[in-house]
Amino acid sequence: MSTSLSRYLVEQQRAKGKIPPELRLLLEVVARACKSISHSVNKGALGGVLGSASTENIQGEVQKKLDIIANEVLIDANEWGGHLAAMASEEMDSIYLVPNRYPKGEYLLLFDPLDGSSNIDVNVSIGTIFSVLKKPDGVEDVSEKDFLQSGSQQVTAGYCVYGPQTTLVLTVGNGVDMFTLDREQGSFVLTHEGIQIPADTKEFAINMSNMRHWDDPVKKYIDECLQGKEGPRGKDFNMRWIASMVADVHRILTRGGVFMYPWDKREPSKPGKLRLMYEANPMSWLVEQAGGAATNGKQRILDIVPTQLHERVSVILGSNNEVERVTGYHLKP
Ligand code: P6P
Repeated sequence: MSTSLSRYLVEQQRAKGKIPPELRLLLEVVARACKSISHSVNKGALGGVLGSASTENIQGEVQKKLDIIANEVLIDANEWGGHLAAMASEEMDSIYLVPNRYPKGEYLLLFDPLDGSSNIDVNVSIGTIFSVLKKPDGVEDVSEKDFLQSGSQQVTAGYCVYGPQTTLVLTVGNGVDMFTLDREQGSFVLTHEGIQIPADTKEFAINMSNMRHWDDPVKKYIDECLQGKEGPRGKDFNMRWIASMVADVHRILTRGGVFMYPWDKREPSKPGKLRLMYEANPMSWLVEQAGGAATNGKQRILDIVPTQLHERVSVILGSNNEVERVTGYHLKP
């Protein structure tokens, strides 16, 4: 008898007490929103959803039509349920307060509604990333500063990858479990429990075109990998770069590897390209819950105390021993 997401959440709530009823509702609603986004993504050209909108987001990136659709689906699905106080999105400059016509709850939901959107028009996997924090005690009117909590404060995090399968991956702090969308039933079914990332790997993920801009520790690590079995690592490496963090992280959760989007000299004032609150934090918690590691080269990503909602961070995550090596090269140049 397969286990649906709904049954899984009830059992987690009953057995492990990690999912209070409001959080269970939140996860059910986010999963339903991801199903709806998956439906739009799968339509592609037939749904008139490809191509760019004529707008830019706070990141200065041209928004794709599906970026905006996915953002609206998540807002519409979550604002009325009474489980949230506010939301924050890569696609919105400031936080979104639950309108006064709806009851407010204890949770703050952050998301990248459609990560990897440069892949939308070329039919390559993309995904939704979400992170949940608790509203600080005693706060009535939530403001942006209430979101500025370190990743270690997350109560649940996950993503939904829209690829050959639509797969929801989540943690509530009891490890990482995966649910595959059964389109005939219209429900997510538990297909992988207790994901564990191998401590070692022969596969790295980085955008090699930026090599000349990297700092020395990253150059050293990648150069050693490229030397293969004749070099100091004594083994050959393979490379993957999907340019969709959700897809690269899903591969790493499934078979190991190391993912790197490090600081580089192109925009030296920025610590990295990826966003801390709704990309790096949820992915780092998932990776750690699966036995891997995640640092910014110098410290554990989940320990970083944010100062801005859309702040960026350098990301090195995946197989424990590889992340440890790269981080070591940063700390002991
Ligand atoms: P580049 C997608 O835009 C994203 O935020 C991540 O999903 C992905 O890992 C990265 O940027 C790709 O960046 O510079 O290789 O296009």
